Amino acid sequence: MTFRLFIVAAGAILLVALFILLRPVVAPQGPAERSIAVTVSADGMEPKQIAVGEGDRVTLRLTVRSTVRFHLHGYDIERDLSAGTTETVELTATLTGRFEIEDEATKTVLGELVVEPRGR
Ligand SMILES: [Cu+2]
Repeated sequence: MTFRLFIVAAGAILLVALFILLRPVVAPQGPAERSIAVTVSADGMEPKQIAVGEGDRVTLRLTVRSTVRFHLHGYDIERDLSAGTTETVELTATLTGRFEIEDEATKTVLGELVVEPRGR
């Protein structure tokens, strides 16, 4: 009788532990403040891809290694960046999709901004 109870209790504890360990990681609900460090050079950005969620308020903290004419397509943000400076670009990610970031002066693709839609 006691042993049977022990087995049931152990089984219940095991199930709870598995539930906690295996539950999916749920993305945070509403939009968030995102501050992302990006290094910009003439041949590309590091990281190459910036991924955020729809509605996020995004601050890109740019370390500029080469002089480029930064152009974020879709959001149509254009900024002349000088080598050796740091700049910030702020946006609210209202448009979802993939948006090229280009050196408008040379038409080189430096990277991309990916805005994932939020469930609604
Ligand atoms: Cu462009």
